[in-house]
Amino acid sequence: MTPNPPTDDGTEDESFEEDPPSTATGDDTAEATDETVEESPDETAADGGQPGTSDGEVVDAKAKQRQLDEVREDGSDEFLTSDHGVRISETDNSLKAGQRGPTIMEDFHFREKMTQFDHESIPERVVHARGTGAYGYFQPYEDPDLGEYDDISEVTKASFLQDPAQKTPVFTRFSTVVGSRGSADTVRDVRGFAIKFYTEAGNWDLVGNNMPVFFIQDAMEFPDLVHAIKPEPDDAVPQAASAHDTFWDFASLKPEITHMLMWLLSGRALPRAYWMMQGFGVHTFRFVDDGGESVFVKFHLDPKLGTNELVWDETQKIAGNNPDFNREGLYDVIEAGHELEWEVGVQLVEEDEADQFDFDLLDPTKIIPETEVPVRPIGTLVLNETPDNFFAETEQVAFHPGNVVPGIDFTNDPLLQGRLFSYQDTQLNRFNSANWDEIPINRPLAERHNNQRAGFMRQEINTGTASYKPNSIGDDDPAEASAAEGGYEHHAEKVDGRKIRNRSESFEDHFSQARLFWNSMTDHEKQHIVDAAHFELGKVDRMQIRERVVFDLFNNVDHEFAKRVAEGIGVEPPDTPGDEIDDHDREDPSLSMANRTPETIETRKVAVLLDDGVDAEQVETIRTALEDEGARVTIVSKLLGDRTAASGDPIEADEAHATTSSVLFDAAIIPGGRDSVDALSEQGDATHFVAELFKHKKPIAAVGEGVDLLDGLDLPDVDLADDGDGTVSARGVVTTRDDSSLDSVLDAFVDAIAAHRHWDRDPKDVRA
Ligand code: HDD
Repeated sequence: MTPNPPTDDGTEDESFEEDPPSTATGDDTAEATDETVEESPDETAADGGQPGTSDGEVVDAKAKQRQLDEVREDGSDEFLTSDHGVRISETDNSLKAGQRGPTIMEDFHFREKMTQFDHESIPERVVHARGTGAYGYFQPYEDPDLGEYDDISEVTKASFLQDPAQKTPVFTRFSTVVGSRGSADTVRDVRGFAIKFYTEAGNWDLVGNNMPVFFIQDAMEFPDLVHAIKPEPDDAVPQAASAHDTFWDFASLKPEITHMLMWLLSGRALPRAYWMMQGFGVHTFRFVDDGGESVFVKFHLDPKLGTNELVWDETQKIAGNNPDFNREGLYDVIEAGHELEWEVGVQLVEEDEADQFDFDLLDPTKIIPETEVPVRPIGTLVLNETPDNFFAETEQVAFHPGNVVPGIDFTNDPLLQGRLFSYQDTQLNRFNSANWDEIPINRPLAERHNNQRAGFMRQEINTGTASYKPNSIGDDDPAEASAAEGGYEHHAEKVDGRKIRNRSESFEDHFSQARLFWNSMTDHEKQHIVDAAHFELGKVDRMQIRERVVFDLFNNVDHEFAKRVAEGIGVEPPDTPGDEIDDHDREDPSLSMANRTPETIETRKVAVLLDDGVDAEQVETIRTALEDEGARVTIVSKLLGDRTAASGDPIEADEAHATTSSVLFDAAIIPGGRDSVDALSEQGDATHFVAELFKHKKPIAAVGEGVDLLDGLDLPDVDLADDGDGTVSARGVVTTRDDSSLDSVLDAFVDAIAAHRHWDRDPKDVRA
């Protein structure tokens, strides 16, 4: 567990003690609240008509941690005991009848230890099995610009969105979708982005992804999708991959999947880090205000450190070098004190404006282009604490899109409607009990009172005789709450229709937004999609499936795109565009990751390559300059232990080539020092490290004699510095032979790292 995060002024964040935020929801609610006080149960009235937390305190950023502290257990300086509290004298030998005799049944310690072990696994999630999580908080902005609305209370009564002084605790779990619990992190896949908001009005689960659309339009298709994309049922191959016949067979027969395929084939499916990807609620939800009026809303999360991808070859190598790359990265940066931040935004659409779009807001395969409805930032999500125990917290956290609070409601999106059943059902399978909400990580901060009393593993001891309503024995408590008292009332949407099992015509356009996505990509992003399609479809054995994808799907998106894919997979390219093509040239700049790379190198990993004889002063200057910018610096050498600098000082290597690899870094720098550079130039591991960084389009810097190492590699189309001031090649290689230019080289290196990748390196990437 990390300590309280430092605030801007470097002090511990104790704001929850010094300045308890109010739970007021604005002037509008005050009147209603006053009216209801008399009729309200005591504890509700005490909190001004708003629901209260179980410990009677206001919700603040640390409220969930305080609740969890009650169940944290620490065995340091304690005796080993049985589960029932009996101290254990010996735990390595079973109780036997004679030294070489059989084990005796009465050995309760053996039985207990073994039974616990035999039962310590629970079913993995049927999708999103592989994941990792972190704690943090959500805080609303002071004056969000909501366009035509003055205040957030005009669109939603959700209490945790109102008060800019209030921080609502969250637990967020990131995941891949397809792979099993032990699969590699860096596979081509959608990433889950699920957030549990422990609000004072109960838990709200925003169970989203890092892509704003989904594969299918109706939940009824979900089992088929998942069966198709999971390992094939006969041999359970391949693991954590969509590149196989059954997925593409299904896809080729489901045109509605096309938009999602574009995202899946793009760099979005290979995020550099969990904190460098966007999050989306995907569905259109509803905000509901105090008066019961509703607007449609889409939720967005935009990472402060940019939306950045890995390159394909790199992901493959990381999967071998460090299959826990994204999981470990999240822990490492938080433990190093970084606060990971996303801007939370909403797209708002009035109900009577919903028909203005050429797509249906209820169709989860569609975005609302930001060119049509801007994203309005409303607050910030910060992740700043790691869990103590992976199983208790990250594995046992259970999300459910049906967990909503007053002010947030559902729409008739048929995918969302089906999810409302599936998540409760899947938790029953995972936990074998309806009491999964009592597990500490899932328990709300808001008070809970109802007539549920029993079931496997019931934790609460509910007192009283009456566990039914109505009752006279217990004064008919717990009481139902009116809307003014915080009672959840479903939006009174008028529904009138025949029972019918088919799909709305308004869901029929499957290609125009896929084309919008394609049009919005830069050349290198387009090339990424084409290369990904070559790999994915190249792994499909059956030619008719490849052909269907090219002709029935991609040729209806963009003719050139379809031809480029066809060329690489042995399919005869189509002569003419597909019949269903919507030949528009609209673009939405927000879709391209190239527009989402802010100028920061915070959390970036930079290797300093050195050996005996390195210039120690340069190493120190480099380290300080990069760490001041928030980067993480690692000394990499041939072996672990101390190297001896030219000055005679020791420099400790953090990693050796045997323990790390270029693919685990964002950039590298080679400091000067004749002996150091000569030694590195002779080491295959070191030269490979640099060449591979270059291949993966990562920034490289070299100083003084360090430039000789790059010279020897003969990097294509890179102008190395002559003697004199530092120069930056257009390809993200920054060098100087003049030691006195180190500072300007470091400035240029920082810019080159902030640019993330240098896409102009590979001629293939600049192909139109
Ligand atoms: Fe789902 C897990 C996201 C459609 C059924 N889903 C799950 C998780 C995420 C999503 C992030 C992991 C939660 C965690 O970390 O524990 N799912 C989505 C999104 C969808 C979506 C963004 C479309 C917009 N899901 C979807 C449908 C169904 C499901 C249509 C079924 C009808 N999803 C499940 C599930 C899971 C799940 C089987 C597996 C484990 C779990 O729920 O807790 O119920």
